[in-house]
Amino acid sequence: MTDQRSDSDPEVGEPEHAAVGLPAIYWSMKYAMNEMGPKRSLQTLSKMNHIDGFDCPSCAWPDPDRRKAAEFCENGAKAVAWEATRKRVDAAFFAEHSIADLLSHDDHWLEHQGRLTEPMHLPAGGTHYQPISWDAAFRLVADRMRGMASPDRAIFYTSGRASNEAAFLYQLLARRLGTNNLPDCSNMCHESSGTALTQTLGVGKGTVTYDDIAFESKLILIAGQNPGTNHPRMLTALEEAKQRGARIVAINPLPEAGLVRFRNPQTPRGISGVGTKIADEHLSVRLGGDQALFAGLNKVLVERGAIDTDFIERYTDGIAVAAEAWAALDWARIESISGITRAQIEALADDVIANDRVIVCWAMGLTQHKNSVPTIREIASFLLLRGNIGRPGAGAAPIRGHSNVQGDRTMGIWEKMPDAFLDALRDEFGFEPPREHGHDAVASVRAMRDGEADVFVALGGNFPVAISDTEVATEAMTRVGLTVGIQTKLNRSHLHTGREALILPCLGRTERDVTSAGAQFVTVEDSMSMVHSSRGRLLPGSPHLRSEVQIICGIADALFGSDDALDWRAMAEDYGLIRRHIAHVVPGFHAFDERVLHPGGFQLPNGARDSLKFDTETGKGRITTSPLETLEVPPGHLLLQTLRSHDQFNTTIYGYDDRYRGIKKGRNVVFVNPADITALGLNDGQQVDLVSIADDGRERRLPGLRVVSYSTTAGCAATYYPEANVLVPLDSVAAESNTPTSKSIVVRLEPA
Ligand SMILES: Nc1nc2c(c(=O)[nH]1)N[C@H]1C(S)=C(S)[C@@H](COP(=O)(O)OP(=O)(O)OC[C@H]3O[C@@H](n4cnc5c(=O)[nH]c(N)nc54)[C@H](O)[C@@H]3O)O[C@H]1N2
Ligand SMILES: Nc1nc2c(c(=O)[nH]1)N[C@H]1C(S)=C(S)[C@@H](COP(=O)(O)OP(=O)(O)OC[C@H]3O[C@@H](n4cnc5c(=O)[nH]c(N)nc54)[C@H](O)[C@@H]3O)O[C@H]1N2
Ligand SMILES: [Mo]
Repeated sequence: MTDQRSDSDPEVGEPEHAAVGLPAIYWSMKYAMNEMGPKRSLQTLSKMNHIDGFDCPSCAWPDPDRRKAAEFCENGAKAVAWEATRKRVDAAFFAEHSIADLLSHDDHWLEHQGRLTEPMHLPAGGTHYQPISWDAAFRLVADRMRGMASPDRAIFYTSGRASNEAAFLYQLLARRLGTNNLPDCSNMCHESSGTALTQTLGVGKGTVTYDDIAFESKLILIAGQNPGTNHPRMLTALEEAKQRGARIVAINPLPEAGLVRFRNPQTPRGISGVGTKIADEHLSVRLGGDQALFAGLNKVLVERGAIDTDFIERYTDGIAVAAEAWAALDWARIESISGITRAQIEALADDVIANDRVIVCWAMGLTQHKNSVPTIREIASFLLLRGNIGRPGAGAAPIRGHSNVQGDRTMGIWEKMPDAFLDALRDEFGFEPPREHGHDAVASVRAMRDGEADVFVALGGNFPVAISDTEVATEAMTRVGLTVGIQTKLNRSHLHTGREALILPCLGRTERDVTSAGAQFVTVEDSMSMVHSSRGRLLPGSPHLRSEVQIICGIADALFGSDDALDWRAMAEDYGLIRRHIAHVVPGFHAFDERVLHPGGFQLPNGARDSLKFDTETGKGRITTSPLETLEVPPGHLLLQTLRSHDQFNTTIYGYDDRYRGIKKGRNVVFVNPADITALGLNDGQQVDLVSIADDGRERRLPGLRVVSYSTTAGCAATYYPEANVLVPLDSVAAESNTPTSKSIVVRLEPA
């Protein structure tokens, strides 16, 4: 594996101009064999994403109807190998390593030690985690929660790998206790998409299916997404689209390899030939410039009269006001904010007009800016203007991150679930859920920092590392009484703890889940709103592990007592009972337990997609535009984005290579446009510190990065997440969605 890192001097080569191909098979197998050995590799990879198998724990890309023998990608294989590893972090490991010792290791080392095996307790003032029984652990959590002056002093964080069943019980636990403090990774991820789409289309999810992308679309715009690394199986759908003649336009400050060319390892052409060219066009947009780009596009469409007046008349409102605003827009301003010329935007409009089925796909490149919500509203307007909603091959496609992040939201993991959901919860369970909105991710850090939280529970994830402003966040954790981590692998969240801490290790997706009622399965929802089952086959990583469902029920049982009106103990044994409750509470889940057994599962209803019913304030699709926004970048400064390498899943660092970008054996690099390197008086290969400036006047620094001359939009640099979270001030968030602005940070580069 690529463990040999040499961070002072990562190797920098030429970026690649095609994704996947044979090297991807080589790397999948190498990771699988190293972590799992031959037998487990075959057992797991052959069942991945199969109808009777388990859902890939990596991203939320949907499964095609016609599945191939190997329905997985290199990065899915890494995710599985990482979970099904034979290495173990047991009581002896914790006896050997103190917290201080563990803190001296990096994120890769920590997770690479293996699977957590039994509950561990870090007592107040302790230097080492010590074993604790499950019952004692549950009693401890219950005891600390009962000691709180108010239920709002508890915070329940969720990462997007939790199953629907676990997520539903987790929000039930929080609300039964009396709080809506349910922050989740979505707050840092697609919150801006949910906010903007709910306002404009009346549904906070995408409106397209797998088949729309692969078989029906004529033009696909991919903005702010790097599918070659983060949703590799999407490339198969894009290849399919290309081969039947669809056009693809990439909108991205970087020329990402997966968007240039795809070598499909399942076809002869992909293995020995040149592969398929993916993007016909690449628009090198400025960071945060998509709002101006789409506003410019909308301006052209309206001015040329190239809009669907019948559709607009019947299904939308707002056109008159918006058209006036677009008319008043100044081209010089559009060009300077977007970095795209008027001629390029006019040419893109030609494409849009020539093709009646248009899809816009996007991910973090659009959601993590100050102006993300207005940007995505502008995209909704773009789609509505030409009736590209609710027809085959057209629509909005926010491509989700974690494999069940969308399902967790559907299940009620949200600090501000609507009243209709809370009413249904009340009617099903006979208690009055709290109505006051809870803390989201950023507000949770503030609450902890300000001493307003006694217990922080995490269902998965690595909160203090994933959230912005690392120093503030890690400090905030220490002000909490008890922090509880329900995870599969050791990470930094187990080291930046409250005064007291618990690790409650759980089963992963690949593992068998057998209770007294027999073998259980769980369910998940993908980016296209398909709900399906997932069952693991491997023996659990340790006999002491419990499922997420059982751990949540264990806490609830200890907290509310065995005579609680809610049937926690029964639900812990029979997940069908949980699904029956879900069927009563969550819209679209009638006969859940039966329908989920259909091969491939079922699709949740979506008013905009299915019947052009828009559940918005006015009952119409809302055509809007917002004043163009841009960040002031003082002379001598650059705008910085933080992104993922090819060798990581969020805070999980599998290795130190970023193959497609030509980086090996290190992560301490900053990608800078050659003209900026010259203008700043720097050299390619030089060591610099990145320094961010914030409204609070505090200087934040990420030291010792190698400058890499790279084809990124002028004025826009890039470096890796999560290391760069030290640079993002906690208060720097997207308007309306409160998502940290991880992709627009004003920095200067100081020679180290
Ligand atoms: N292997 C792997 N798979 C993953 C993950 C992982 O870490 N590893 N993470 C999962 C998760 S939780 C998520 S949310 C997704 C993330 O999937 P992505 O959003 O693809 O992930 P990022 O690496 O953040 O890449 C952001 C992309 O947007 C571009 N970009 C940045 N700023 C802008 C902008 O202002 N405008 C435009 N047009 N483009 C911009 C960047 O250059 C980059 O190509 O992937 C999921 N899948
Ligand atoms: N600067 C910057 N910050 C970002 C981003 C960015 O682009 N830039 N992206 C943001 C985004 S999109 C996201 S989604 C967040 C991610 O934030 P999180 O979801 O909090 O982080 P992950 O790294 O995905 O969590 C990894 C941990 O999950 C645990 N885990 C893995 N599988 C399971 C399982 O099956 N069950 C349980 N219970 N635990 C499991 C493992 O212990 C592992 O260490 O980070 C955000 N932060
Ligand atoms: Mo995400």
